[in-house]
Amino acid sequence: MSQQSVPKLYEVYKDYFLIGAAVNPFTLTHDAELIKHHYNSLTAENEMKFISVHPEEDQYTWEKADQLMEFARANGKQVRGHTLVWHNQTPRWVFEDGKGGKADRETLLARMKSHIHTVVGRYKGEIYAWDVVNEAISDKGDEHLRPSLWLEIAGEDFIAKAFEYAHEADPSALLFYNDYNESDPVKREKIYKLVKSLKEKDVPIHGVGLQAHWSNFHPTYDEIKQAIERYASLDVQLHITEMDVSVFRFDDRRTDLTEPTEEMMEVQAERYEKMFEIFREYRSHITCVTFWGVSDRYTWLNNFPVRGRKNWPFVLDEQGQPKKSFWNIVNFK
Ligand code: 9MR
Repeated sequence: MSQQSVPKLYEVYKDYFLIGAAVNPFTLTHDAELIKHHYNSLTAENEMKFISVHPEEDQYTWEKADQLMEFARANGKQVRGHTLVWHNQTPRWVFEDGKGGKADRETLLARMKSHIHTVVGRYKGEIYAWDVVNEAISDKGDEHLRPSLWLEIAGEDFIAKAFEYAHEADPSALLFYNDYNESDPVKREKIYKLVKSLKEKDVPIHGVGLQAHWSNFHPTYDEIKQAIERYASLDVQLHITEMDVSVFRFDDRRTDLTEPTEEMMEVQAERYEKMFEIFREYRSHITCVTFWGVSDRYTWLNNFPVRGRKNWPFVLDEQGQPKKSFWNIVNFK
């Protein structure tokens, strides 16, 4: 099917929410036409993370982040910023004192402030939403915050500080807390509690990002709805920030497939249909739905949880053509 005759996802959804994709230098080069055609909100998959833009204390590396911004400007795409404070992909110097020990709280917060002011400030007015703090909640049932050097050194108000610094740097940007397993009832309540406490302290937080790394098997539609309703009750915007629908169960380690089975594609199409039905139902709360990639040609799931195992988690196939999943989210009227 020629690209031009395929409906544009973002146009189909123009009365509902933005349709986004995570992009990287590879897809910006090889899937540029597909990105332009279907998506109106772009997220850098890795290129705006701490380690990418600020590898050394006195060195910022903007080339790849700027490349994305230029693509977005040239093609009239909005940009979500990802991410400012995370336990992962953050260079060691941030937490060190330069003498073999750990930095103290004041130093760490000063570094955080300077990093956030510089990165958010550089794209001020151009990045409409930032994932300010990413994945700070623990996956362990009886533990609230995830153990990290941010938490250990700065204490739990590192989260509030990050939002305050981001708001200072760009008062017009929407600021999000972003996490995965967001539909799991136990983790959901912890995320709810965190965001509620930030709101009660008048911390400038405007949204919750539901990553939505889902699969053909998980989570249930009820769990998704309950998560959306719970977060929406905090009077914040919701973004689906990193959606993909793996064809495998999380604990399925099979590696024998070179293409997806018909059954996998049928189940996935049904899952996408229902999930987007839910998103449309909650359109007054959900303002953006972003896929964590562009098409099945490239996905981070090709290396997770099994290194080198192909996955097919999106609505466009390896050639960029619509899958059954695509038609199921497009044909809803
Ligand atoms: O997709 C990203 C992958 O290329 C990186 O190797 C990985 C490093 O941890 O991060 C991936 O993106 C993550 C995102 O930034 C935060 N939520 C989970 C995503 C998938 O791991």
